This record gives sequence, C-alpha cells and structure tokens, in this order.
Amino acid sequence: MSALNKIARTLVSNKRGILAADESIGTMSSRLEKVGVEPTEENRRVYRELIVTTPRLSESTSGIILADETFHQKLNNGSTFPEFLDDLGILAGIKVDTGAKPLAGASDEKITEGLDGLRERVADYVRLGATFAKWRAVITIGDNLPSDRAVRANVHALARYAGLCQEGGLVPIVEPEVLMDGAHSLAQCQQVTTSVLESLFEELDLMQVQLDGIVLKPNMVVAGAGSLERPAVTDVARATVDTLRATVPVTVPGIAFLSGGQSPELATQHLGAMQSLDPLPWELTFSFGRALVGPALETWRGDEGKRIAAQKALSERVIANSAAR
Ligand code: 5MM
Repeated sequence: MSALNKIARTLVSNKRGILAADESIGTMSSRLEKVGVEPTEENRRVYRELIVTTPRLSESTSGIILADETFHQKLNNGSTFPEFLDDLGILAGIKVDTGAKPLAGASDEKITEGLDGLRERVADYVRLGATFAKWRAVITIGDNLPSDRAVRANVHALARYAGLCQEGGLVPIVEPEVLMDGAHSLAQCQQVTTSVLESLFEELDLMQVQLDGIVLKPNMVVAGAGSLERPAVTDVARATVDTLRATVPVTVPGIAFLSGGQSPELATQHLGAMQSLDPLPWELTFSFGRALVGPALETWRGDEGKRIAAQKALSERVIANSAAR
C-alpha cells in the first residue's frame, strides 16, 4: 500500500469522517458576525480552538481541514493546530485553493485559483504537519449553465492541484461542488453532476493522478434550494449512488460528501440512506462544514459560558454522522 493510499484510507474508514473547518477569512468573519462575534484574528482562533478541543472528537473524526491562518496559529497550551491534532490522532488537512473568482468573460461562473506557487506551498505545509489538502471548485446550474468552458477550466485546475499535492506527499481531497443555488430539479442536478464527474476523471487520468491516493468530495444529488421539488431521502440516496457508480472508478478509496447548505439533520439522513443500498465499491463518509459546526456556532455566539454546550452540539452532529455510516 502506498503512503498516499494509506492516508486516504485512514481518512474514510472506521466509520469516521472529515470536519471542514477551513472557512476563508472572509467566510469565517461573516459567520462570526452573524452570531454577534467581532471577526478578529483572535476570535477566529478562539472559535477554532473550541472546535478542535471538543471531547472525544477523534472517535468520529479522521481529519480536520484547516485554513492557512489557523495552520499558523497556536492553542492556549502553546501547540500549533496541526501538532494538537496529531496528538489526538486526527489528520491535519490544509485548504490550498485561494478561492473561486469570476471566470473571464462570464457573469455567473467561477474558476478556483491557487495553482501559482502551489508546489512550494505544499512543501511548507508538509513541514508544518499537513497530511492532506483540499481544493474546492464550484459549478453553477442555471439557464444554459454550466458552460463547457467553466467545467473544463475547473476540472483542469483540480487535476493539476491533485498532481502537485501527490508529488509533494499530500493526499488531495478533490471537491467539484455542483451548487444547490437555484430552482433546478433533482434530475438536472444528476445530469450536471454526472457530466462534471466524467470530465473530472478524464482530466485526473490525463494528469496521471494516482486514484487510490485521493478522496473525492462531491455534492449529493439534490434538488436546488429554490425548487418546489422535495425529493424523498431514499430518492436522493439512490440518485447520488447511481451517479457515483456511473462515474467514479472503484480504485478511489473513498467519497466524503460536502453538505452544501442542507440542514444538518437532512445531510445525515441522506448519508445514512446511502449506506443501506447495495454493496458499494468505495467508503462513503462525510466532510461537512456547516452541517457539523452550524449548531455549535449558533450555541456559542461568543459566550464562553456556552462553550461546553457548543462542543456538545458539535459532538452530537459528528456522532450522528458516524452512526449513519
Ligand atoms: C468550511 O467551508 C469551506 C471553505 O469555504 P470558503 O473558502 O468559501 O470560505 C468549504 O469549502 C467547505 O469545505 C465545503 O463547501 C463543504 O462545506 P459544507 O458547509 O458545504 O458542508
């Protein structure tokens, strides 16, 4: 087993999953402001310390994805975040993309940036304790969208990122997110997700990415947030698994879903329903952000007196998702 394959399998096995705590400074700041917390560097650090010091987190969490700022910060005990996670038996991941920017000449589509200097940044993060990385591409469904050029540009960047990570010794989490924004149907989401994943695996093959050393982080196949359609949990599970079966090679060790704006409970139900379908060739787990930390942030609201209750809220979500596996 290669070192990359071993890390990828550790991330997705033993009923554990990945916590995405890699909100960029802008996203984290707006989430803190929404709960009445001043968005300072220190408050972002305090909030991330609350998350990673949640008791017994490692029983259900294999890895935590951090942002660059957090990677360089320390906990109150003097450890860096990657050192602290290592002591807990949780793998430290790093978001290496620099965000989704407007695609040239397009009004509604984005291209994720961050390839320049990535080889050197990967080497730095490995030195600081990272074992895996993440890059998120976003694909929009709309009138005549996504365009071929947006899909091709994004899967090209994802494949080049994955190759650079593997060369430097990091397992790439490859995240092509078909957004829930819009009024599209479940069938439209399935058609777009299928075509994005097909393009992605063609490009990963072209770039000679070792498929047994990646983790795929896709969206579940759901109806758009603005759609009147409310598919049953079993329909989402079936459509998602059918889409993955049609597109994802069996050499990929595991698939860790994003939650994408679903409620925490629904995301967990969907994950659970997929496990009860026919035997699956890959591990299916979670790599949720909002669906794990949302209730904790709402509970905490910057009040240190609510710290334990907030950690309990996070713990409940992580345990529920582990149980759903
Ligand atoms: C935690 O949020 C991640 C970083 O987002 P920004 O760079 O936009 O701040 C995000 O990539 C996240 O990992 C995925 O969207 C999955 O999170 P959800 O909330 O969709 O499960």
